[in-house]
Amino acid sequence: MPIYDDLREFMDMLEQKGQLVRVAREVDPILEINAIVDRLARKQGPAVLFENVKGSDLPVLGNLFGSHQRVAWTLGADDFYAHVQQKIVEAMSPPDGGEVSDIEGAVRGSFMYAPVADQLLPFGHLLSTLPEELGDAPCKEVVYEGDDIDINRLPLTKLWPQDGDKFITMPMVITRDPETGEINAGTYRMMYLDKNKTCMHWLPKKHGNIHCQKAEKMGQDLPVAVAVGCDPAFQLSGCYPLHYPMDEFMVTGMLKGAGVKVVKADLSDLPVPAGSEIVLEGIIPAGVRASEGPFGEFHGYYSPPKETHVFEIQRITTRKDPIWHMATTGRPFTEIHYMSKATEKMGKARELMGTAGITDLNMAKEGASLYLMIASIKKERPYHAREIINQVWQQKGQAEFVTNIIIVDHDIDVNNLSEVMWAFSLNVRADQDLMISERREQDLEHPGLSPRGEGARLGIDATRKWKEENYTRELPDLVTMDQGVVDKVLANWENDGLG
Ligand SMILES: Cc1cc2nc3c(=O)[nH]c(=O)nc-3n(C[C@H](O)[C@H](O)[C@H](O)COP(=O)(O)O)c2cc1C
Ligand SMILES: [Mn+2]
Repeated sequence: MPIYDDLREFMDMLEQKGQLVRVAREVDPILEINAIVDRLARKQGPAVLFENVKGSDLPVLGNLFGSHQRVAWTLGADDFYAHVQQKIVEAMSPPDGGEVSDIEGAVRGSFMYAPVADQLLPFGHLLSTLPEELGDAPCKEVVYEGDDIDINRLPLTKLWPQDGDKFITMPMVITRDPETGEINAGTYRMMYLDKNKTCMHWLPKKHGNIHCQKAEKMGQDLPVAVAVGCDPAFQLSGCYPLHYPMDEFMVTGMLKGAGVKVVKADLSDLPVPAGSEIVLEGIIPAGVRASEGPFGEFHGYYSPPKETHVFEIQRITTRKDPIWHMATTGRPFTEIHYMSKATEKMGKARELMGTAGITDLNMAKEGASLYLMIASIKKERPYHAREIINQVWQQKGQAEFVTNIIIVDHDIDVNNLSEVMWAFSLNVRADQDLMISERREQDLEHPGLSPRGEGARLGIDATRKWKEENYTRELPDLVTMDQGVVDKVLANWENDGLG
């Protein structure tokens, strides 16, 4: 499978495969575009390019990541479960049984810093996937400065009726740690405030926000470059749950097997993907705040207004005839959930799989990719599932969002909810197999928890119970066919005309 250096190459491929449709009719970026994209996303329909958008010269691309298949293609893989997840697990595994923390130590900082090359030496295979810096790049073909800066000319979308305003929904927000120099890229929505101002909705623990807090403590403004319409593999990295300060540019290179092509921004030394459609450059001024929201979230409810940092845009550069890229949100499933599915085994989840005896796990899209974990285990001892639930509860980071955990046996496919519900219905005894944690701070964004984001967590042991687990008898045998008979039947299957 090929890999792609920019969005246009990827769109060409999609169009050839019938996975990109064009809409020529004039559509309104206020609600109408999202009404179309939302319907397409819900049936894993094609990506869509709106060629004629009310109030703007730019076409709008939507639903790019709205299927498992297209997410797989961004990383040059064909099969989502077999190849993409495998690729990610392999790329993030240290060679020769080393420690996960070794590779995480290496995959940090920007390629622009000498120390990184030294740290990478034990990981020689990674050197070929470092970002490649170009002298000039297509994303700088057209320049807007001073009074010419007006983001009203860009087709920002208002997705849902109660949203606070129109938003930039698919940005790659690139910043540098003002203390250590490490680079971060994340996708954080940006609400329109003025022709050169937006909110920056990076949640408190997100890496861009960490950079900003450090800059504010130092009394400094934080330089920011925002790329819209990027190399699709790099775009996907905007939602990788990487440990701080792993570098999304480098991880993207590892997964693609080729370095991301970048160019230095004009107003700062931040790298931006060379083929980006649009780059917004500017600063987050220290101490400035604005009210953001409401916004129709990835979990299906509106989030209420809150104070965020403010992005002041000082320069806009674009390709000739740029394309605007938007994301949809709302109740699962939308493209965020397909993107998150690809990366569910990164970060904490991957560690859990190594240490806790978990054989597979599903960060269920039904739980908005965060709130429901279904894990299978090869049960080794009585109450093994309970041990695992306790271990997940003790994890920090991404695992803290998991509100509900279901543990099943290893022969249940965690991604097949019919199988999971069968195990749940047949194996769970409510007086013995449910665990409820202490109340604790969990997730300020979860609409079902207290206003302080506080709640208890549910763990369900849906494994088959052993006699030692306080059951009065062994479970009867599962109903399965004799293997010799199955083999014979299969050998005759086609001849018997059974299909
Ligand atoms: C389309 C889309 C929109 C997102 N919007 C936000 C957002 O507004 N705020 C936020 O904190 N995270 C948002 N995320 C999730 C972050 O991008 C994700 O947690 C990412 O790993 C953050 O990068 P970081 O770990 O380097 O901070 C969004 C993800 C996607 C795919
Ligand atoms: Mn990061």
